[in-house]
Amino acid sequence: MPLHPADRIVMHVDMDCFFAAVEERENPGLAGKPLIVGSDPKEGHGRGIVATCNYPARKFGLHSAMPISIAYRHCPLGVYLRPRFSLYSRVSRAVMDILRSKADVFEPAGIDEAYLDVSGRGTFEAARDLGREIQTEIRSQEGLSASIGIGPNKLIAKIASDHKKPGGLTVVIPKRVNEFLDPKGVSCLRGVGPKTREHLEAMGCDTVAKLRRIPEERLAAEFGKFGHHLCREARGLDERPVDPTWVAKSIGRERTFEEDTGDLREVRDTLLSCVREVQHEMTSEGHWCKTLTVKIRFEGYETHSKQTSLKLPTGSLPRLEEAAMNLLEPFLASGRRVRLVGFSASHLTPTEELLPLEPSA
Ligand code: TTP
Ligand code: MG
Repeated sequence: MPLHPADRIVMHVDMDCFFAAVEERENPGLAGKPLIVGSDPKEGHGRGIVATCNYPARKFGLHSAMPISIAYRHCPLGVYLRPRFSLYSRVSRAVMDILRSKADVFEPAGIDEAYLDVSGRGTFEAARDLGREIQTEIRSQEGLSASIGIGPNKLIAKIASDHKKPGGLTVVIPKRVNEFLDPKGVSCLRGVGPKTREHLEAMGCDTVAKLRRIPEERLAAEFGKFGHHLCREARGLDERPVDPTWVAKSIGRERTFEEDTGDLREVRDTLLSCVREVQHEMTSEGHWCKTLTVKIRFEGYETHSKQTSLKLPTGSLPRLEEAAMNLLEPFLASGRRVRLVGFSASHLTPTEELLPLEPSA
């Protein structure tokens, strides 16, 4: 098997409009209709956020992280559903089992995406055949559509999986990497969020082709160490291995109240139900956490969060509930009305590595 980084073949698989696709599968009557999955949908009148939506809904300009109220304005005839996280986790596990069985090295990278090192297939043509086989298997076993990118490293594979969605299969061979990247916007690169994108655009670089023409010293002067990273990425270089020890960075839940509330008991109970859902998902995925964060948004959209780190990782519900309440209480002392509360667990570690540390939890 070729092990030199220059010889790698990496595949990235990303499910198409994952939560919405699962909902369509569960209820075939929804097929073809604009479908929006989001917190507190209330037939489009809720105050939540779009988690995802299917492609018919995207035609109306809808996208993840858009407030439901705005989505509803653009697409009043859509079907609005609340997310069912435990269902999506179950489906995700089934898809990951298929993917794991096809890879030399396997790295799940989120609920609906994974990297596969498939260098052992020997050629990009063979990897393309494997990609087709995977798409067919996910379709026949799970009734879902996936997009796949194949390239010489994780960066290119990931950009390639997004190249033709839904149902795409894009192969970028090493000598075509620059040509493939040239027309892409700079935000396809890792670490380029809206601020960096604006900064780069102000320098005249809206595409990767233009970024590649900027000398490395100039990028380093503008962005420090990150400038060197940008310079490498613009050339499609990425040596990160496919890492089988990956675990999710965090698991979180949040809820927006129907109306800003001054009912502290409602705020506490809502936070506790977020804690229960996070604890359930985390432990059923085989993880414990060390860091807990409580987020609160007051009336007027002012948002705060507070974090604590435990001495030892835990999966114990009472311990998580107690820690969450301790983080919440000082916020409530202000007496202000609350718009949203949320809880997240991070620094996740697989429980099998931890059991000897906390046997009674
Ligand atoms: P994505 O893969 O980013 O989105 P997607 O699968 O819905 O659509 P695409 O076809 O473009 O890949 O995220 C996977 C799931 O994660 C998505 O179905 C819902 C959830 N999610 C959120 O809850 N909030 C978010 O802001 C995003 C981006 C995703
Ligand atoms: Mg996806």
